[in-house]
Amino acid sequence: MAEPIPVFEDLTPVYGSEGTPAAQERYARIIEAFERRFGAKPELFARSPGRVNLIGEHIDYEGYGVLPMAIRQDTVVAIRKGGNDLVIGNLNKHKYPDVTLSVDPSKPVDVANHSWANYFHAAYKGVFDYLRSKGLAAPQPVGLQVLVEGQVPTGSGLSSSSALTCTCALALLGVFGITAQQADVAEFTCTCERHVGTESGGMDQAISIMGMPGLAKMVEFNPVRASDVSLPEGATFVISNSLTVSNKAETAPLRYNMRVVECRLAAICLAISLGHPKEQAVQIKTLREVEPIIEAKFAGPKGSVSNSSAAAVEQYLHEGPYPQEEIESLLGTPLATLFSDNASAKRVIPLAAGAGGFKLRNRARHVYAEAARVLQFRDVCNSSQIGAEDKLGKLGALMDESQASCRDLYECSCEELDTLVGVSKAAGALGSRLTGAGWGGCTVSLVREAAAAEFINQVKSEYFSGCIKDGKVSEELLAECIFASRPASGGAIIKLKL
Ligand code: ADP
Ligand code: NG1
Ligand code: MG
Repeated sequence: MAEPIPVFEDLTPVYGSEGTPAAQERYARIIEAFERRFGAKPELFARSPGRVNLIGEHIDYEGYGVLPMAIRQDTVVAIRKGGNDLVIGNLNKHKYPDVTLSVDPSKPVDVANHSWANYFHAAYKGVFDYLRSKGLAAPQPVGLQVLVEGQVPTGSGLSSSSALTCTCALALLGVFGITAQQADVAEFTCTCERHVGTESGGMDQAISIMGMPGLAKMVEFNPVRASDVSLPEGATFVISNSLTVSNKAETAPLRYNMRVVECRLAAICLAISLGHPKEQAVQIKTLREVEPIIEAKFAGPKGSVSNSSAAAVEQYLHEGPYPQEEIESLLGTPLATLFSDNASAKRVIPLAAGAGGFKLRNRARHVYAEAARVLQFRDVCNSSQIGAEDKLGKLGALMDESQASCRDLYECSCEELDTLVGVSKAAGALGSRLTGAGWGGCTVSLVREAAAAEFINQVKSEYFSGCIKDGKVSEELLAECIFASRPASGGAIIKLKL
């Protein structure tokens, strides 16, 4: 069902009556800083939250559904028309200094020089591209004054980048007076975040825009849509920050984008090995697109897609890395030609040699199995047949399997995440796994509600006391490193009467 971006005139619909007093103080601080910086009050605000992904890692860009929920921590943008340029400031101006950009939306985002304001720039271009794609009139570019304040921990797998991209897009829609549907905004913010340099799959933007209080969401793609998933009773999801920062845009060529490329190559090689014509196979973008080809060859009972896929991967993709030359001879096409329309993917090619080649088999094994786990997780959550206790056991086991697969097959965990997962399991988590892209950032653990306080204390003493000693975090900031999280609401435009 089409849902427009909500526009609110006060903070309660977003933050609830409990959270509103603190939100009022926060917005008052933003207004004051805005006036100090730009000499006038903002015209309006936008906000969009971070997210925690409960299961379904690194499969959104392969076309498969994922299961995240929006979190309470969000990013707020205050905006007004004024001046001749786009001036973007941040309340945390020491870390994120002011940036001035041209109002010309055709100017490219400077990917080579990563700046925090690239996310605003990406959103700005995204709004104009979206209007053009819909055949809608674009606004006359005018100077804008923008101030950002974010509470989503950055580089932690809770998607501060998409919270920032989405809230900037909403603020721009608001200030230009454009009404838009949630699904359209989820779609174009995914595309536009790619201007920053990661080959983003769409999960983060979709849940940041479509999140709902009290509900996790099954997010599916092409076209993007979100359906409700009820969370199990008697348990809670605890987020813990490994305190190893993982900045995706800066590390994209060797990590995130490398995986996107490996999956595409796995899909094409698999299709060719299954007898699909080469000239058609090189058009394939995702492992999901190979499913019908697998099904045609491995016709099994309906619903056994993941088994057939696993069998096909086992049979047709070999263990160990594929050198570039091996793939090129299989495809009959140079990789530079295959990725000629995608600069981010092209940058990955020379780096693969340093990593010994492309690991097609393990990446594909992860993707197909993880996609099946998401469906099982959703079905267990929504089942009225499975008892509460049984549900927790099944969900925990799926989360543990996901973590093992991310660690061993997808190689997107890291030592600190593995330690934190181990500590969390020992402290009683029913399941525990990295969340988001990985290589650092946060874990999410399923914990019995009644045991959550004790769980948090134990993880604090087993994991975080060491971090305090190493100077990675202070005692005062510990509460921000480990906390239970409930599903929160998605993005909104906020027009306060000032
Ligand atoms: P994640 O999305 O997991 O937090 P990313 O590496 O994708 O990690 O994005 C983190 C980057 O997003 C930061 O390094 C910064 O450039 C930008 N960012 C996110 N939130 C803010 C904010 N509130 N203010 C400035 N920059 C931000
Ligand atoms: P984070 O950790 O927020 O950068 C990234 C991608 C998602 C998804 C996950 C892995 C972006 C904006 N986000 O999340 O699309 O692929 O990794 O599941 O690129
Ligand atoms: Mg991100």
